[in-house]
Amino acid sequence: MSGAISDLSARMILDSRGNPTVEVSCFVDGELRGRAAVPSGASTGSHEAVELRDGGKRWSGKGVSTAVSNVNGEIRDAIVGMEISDQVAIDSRMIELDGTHNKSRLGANAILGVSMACLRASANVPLWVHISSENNASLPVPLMNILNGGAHASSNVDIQEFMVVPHGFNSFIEGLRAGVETYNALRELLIDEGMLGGVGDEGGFAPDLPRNEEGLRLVLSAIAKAGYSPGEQISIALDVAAQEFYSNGKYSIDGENLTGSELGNKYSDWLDRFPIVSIEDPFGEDDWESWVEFTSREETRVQIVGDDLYVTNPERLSHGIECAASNAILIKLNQIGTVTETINVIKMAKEAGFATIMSHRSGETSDDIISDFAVGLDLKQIKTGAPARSDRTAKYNQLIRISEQLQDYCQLF
Ligand code: 2PG
Ligand code: MG
Repeated sequence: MSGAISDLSARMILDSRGNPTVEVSCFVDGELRGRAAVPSGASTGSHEAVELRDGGKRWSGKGVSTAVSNVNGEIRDAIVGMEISDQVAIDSRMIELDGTHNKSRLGANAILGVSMACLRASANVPLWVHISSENNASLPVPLMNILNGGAHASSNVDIQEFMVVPHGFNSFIEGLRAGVETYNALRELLIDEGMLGGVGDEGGFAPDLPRNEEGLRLVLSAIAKAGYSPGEQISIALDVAAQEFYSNGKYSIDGENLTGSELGNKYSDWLDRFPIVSIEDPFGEDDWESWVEFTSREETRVQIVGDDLYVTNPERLSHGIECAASNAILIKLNQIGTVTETINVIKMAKEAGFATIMSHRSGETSDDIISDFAVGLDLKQIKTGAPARSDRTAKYNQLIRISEQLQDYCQLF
């Protein structure tokens, strides 16, 4: 639709960890047309756009009153009156106004809130239809995080995410059902083994384990217990988030201090023995050498995903493409901070033949915009946590709604 932005307003709301975050409303010709809430990471890459936090004692330092004021003041003044259908102009205006390379003046949380609210306000058809104009649309295969560790849990497990990937199904809903049944089977297994504790930030179980490999064994057993064929119907994906246990050139995992090559050999051994189809952040965010070595050896048998490595940033991605550091990228809107820049990075990755995965953050809200992005921009994969807790199921539920209008479930792996 077209029309002039007549007002913008931001407020603080709470995310799934109980931390403040920014929600923005966008008004067109006097009517509320779009609202969006910004997510927040825990294992953030150091090259991400900057999330503005107030610091101090209030809200344990995590207040967003400056970011909210930036929307209600400077950004509002610059954006009101602009044409709502020109997303590129809106995003460029904010980037220019901010004036830094990482959105640290106005805050990526302020800018992204406006960018997403404007996108919603500009759509007079379902959002996935609106953004799919030049793309095929398809329902993504979910990477469902059923066992949480690393920075998302208080357990002793180093690997951040053990995910199940229900790829051997003909429809999204059948894939989702298989993932849910595997999640339930894992709960039963953990009860049987006396290991069921709480859940982590993304709704997956979070037991202490003697070694990281035990997570692979448990997830594999859960797939079989749920009655599915591992590797054929459901496979495993990992987000190692290796930056979290990397220091002084060594990776500290399972009580050992490994070089990048030694860690790569451990993954190769796992690939020989487990049906793993995807490994995210196997190495640290600036350890390009280990990425390149591992990718050149294993790219034909596993998807290797850069998250902290690329932070949805075109310069970092272009370096990764040049040196063949991986064959896939994780896409997070708040790592780069605007809708337009996110769409450009997705295009760039696809042109290079990289697989693309739309992703949530560990701190989420009920906002489900990433589901529409995954479908409308045809990313083919989505990572949005366990099939539990409303902050995660909001995204799966939006995909269920979309699946009533679109049947095309991606066939991958
Ligand atoms: C990740 C994400 C989401 P966080 O590392 O991929 O799962 O975690 O939002 O904490 O960076
Ligand atoms: Mg990650």
